[in-house]
Amino acid sequence: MAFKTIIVEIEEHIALIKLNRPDALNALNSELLSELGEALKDARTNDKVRCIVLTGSEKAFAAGADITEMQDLSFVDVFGDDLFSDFPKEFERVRKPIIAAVSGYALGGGCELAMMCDFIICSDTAKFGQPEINLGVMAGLGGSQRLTRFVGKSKSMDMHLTGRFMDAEEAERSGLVSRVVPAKKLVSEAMAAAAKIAEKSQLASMAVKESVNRSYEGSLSDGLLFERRLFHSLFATEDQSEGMSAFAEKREPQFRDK
Ligand code: CO8
Repeated sequence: MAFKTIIVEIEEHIALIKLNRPDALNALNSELLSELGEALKDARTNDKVRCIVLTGSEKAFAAGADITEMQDLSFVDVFGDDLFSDFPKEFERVRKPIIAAVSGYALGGGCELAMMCDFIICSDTAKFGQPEINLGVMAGLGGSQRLTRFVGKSKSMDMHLTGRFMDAEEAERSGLVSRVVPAKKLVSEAMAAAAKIAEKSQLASMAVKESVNRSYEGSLSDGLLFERRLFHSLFATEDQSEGMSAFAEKREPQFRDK
């Protein structure tokens, strides 16, 4: 399917989705969110795809929700339509790992979009921020919840209340991103990480994704039990037997998603 605001390429087992509104620094307007939702659905239902990489341009992953589209909306409009409630549902349906590859600005809804992915690899030029306070509003796509879980209350409050940006070095130090790479290598490094994930048992990677995400939602004791039961259930798969046999036999495993 041809999209106007994003570009989708399937390479081997990876869907590479690139946000593509260069004139607006990839600001997330309703057309882009709808197309991104479609692309995620395609990737979710395409058996060939085992991992997804979401990226933007070198200058901007995304500079936030499209301000021009929101500026004339009233409370009645946004509350009545439950603005930004549909898109996260499409994201939540994806059980395959999603890597955010962030270069340049990841602000407001752009930072929140990156945090909705399973992990973030960023370039040394990345700048993260929740500057909605400068517009008289606040985060609306999970920023106050997810950023706080990533970097802790103090830094999250600082970011949301002052609207300042965090550079790549601070983002890595604070646990917001998993690695920082040179800007020119960002997409290739993210694709390499995705290829590594694509080699694993998809059953095991889906279980990992569910279990790590669970650690954000419930209590520690609930999360530990949930994790242990998922761990136990993987012993019902052939891939577990293959993986452990291969280790014992000192050879590479041949996973079959069974
Ligand atoms: N919305 C619409 N257009 C934008 C946005 C945006 N968020 N960000 C940049 N643009 C446009 C600019 O208007 C400009 O367009 P034009 O050339 O037609 O004037 C073009 O992109 C280039 O931008 P600048 O000239 O400003 O580029 P600079 O390099 O000087 O500055 C900045 C880059 C610092 C990123 C600056 O553009 C900026 O501050 N942008 C706004 C950042 C912001 O406030 N983001 C938060 C938006 S609110 C939000 O995200 C709420 C989230 C709620 C849920 C979201 C669900 C999706």
